[in-house]
Amino acid sequence: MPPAPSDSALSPAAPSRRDFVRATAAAGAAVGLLPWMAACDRRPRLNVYMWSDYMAPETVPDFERETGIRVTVDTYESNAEMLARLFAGAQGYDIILPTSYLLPSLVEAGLLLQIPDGALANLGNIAPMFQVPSANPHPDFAVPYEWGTSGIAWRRDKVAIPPDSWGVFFDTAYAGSMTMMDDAREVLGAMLRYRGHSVNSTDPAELGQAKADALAARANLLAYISAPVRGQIVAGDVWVAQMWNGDAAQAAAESPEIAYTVPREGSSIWMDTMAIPSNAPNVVEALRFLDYMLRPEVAARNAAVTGYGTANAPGTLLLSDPVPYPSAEELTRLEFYRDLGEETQRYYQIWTEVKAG
Ligand code: SPD
Repeated sequence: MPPAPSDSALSPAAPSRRDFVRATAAAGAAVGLLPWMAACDRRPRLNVYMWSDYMAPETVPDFERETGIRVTVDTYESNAEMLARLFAGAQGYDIILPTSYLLPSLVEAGLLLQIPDGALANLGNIAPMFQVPSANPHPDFAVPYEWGTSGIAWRRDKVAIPPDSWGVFFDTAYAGSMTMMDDAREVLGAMLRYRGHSVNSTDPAELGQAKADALAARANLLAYISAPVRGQIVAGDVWVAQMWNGDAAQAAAESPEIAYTVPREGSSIWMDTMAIPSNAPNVVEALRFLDYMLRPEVAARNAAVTGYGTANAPGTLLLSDPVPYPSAEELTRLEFYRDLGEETQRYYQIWTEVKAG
């Protein structure tokens, strides 16, 4: 005789624990109790503050499933935005992703936690070339994540001659259809390279010329905008944009008309790192997340989605289409940004004046 159908198959089931929780959450939301309910959620937590579009979509959900740690991700579009929050005393972040040239200032200001020796079992996956001082000046405080270059993305269907110089931003033929990044170091760095100077120049005359050039280019720009320009160049509203290579690769995946180049005058190469703020409330969870991000398969999946190079050596081997490391010739045209200490203020001052017009 077949077994009698169970209650749950035929009749409205008695509410399960999950249904109860859902119903309570819905009721709570209705009466504005969600903040209180979140505070009562005793699951361990992790708060990540990082660049937008900089992880594979599965990275956080997989980590949450595996560890039971609940992750919140806030995003920023520039180092300046992240630093402003950090220096204003932002509380609550467990992981941040500063570009490596900022590490000396952050460490000196006591804003980062030293990573305890032996805390990261997967740290050995970082390729040694990314633990040298130019790429990571503080391996004791930060773990290399992804690296990239800054250059020019353009639309082949709109721009007749492929731009190979920062000088394209002075070309009035494209006025109103070009953007540069919303970033002092990037814009002034590009203008410095245009004149044959270092992206790390602190020479007043060179910076004065960079300011004049940035102002001349400004007249042709639609906006100062960093990664979010991706949608605009894909849509065809922007034809030429100063972009990071990975964001340009993401755009090119959506529209094959988009190409990217490092200008002949040279540009910057940079490394973003993962670090723990010294006031992080969830250090154990942060270390666990860092070690997870250091797994080759996690690093490879992130790099495949972001289009940037990964610092993870075995992770690179898993990629079917790894970002090629710049050739020796290209490296002569690429410079790592350096921390400029007090001189950074001069950049911010010029930048404020350039943006004001
Ligand atoms: N969408 C993520 C972009 C990350 C870029 N970081 C580079 C900073 C170099 N100044």
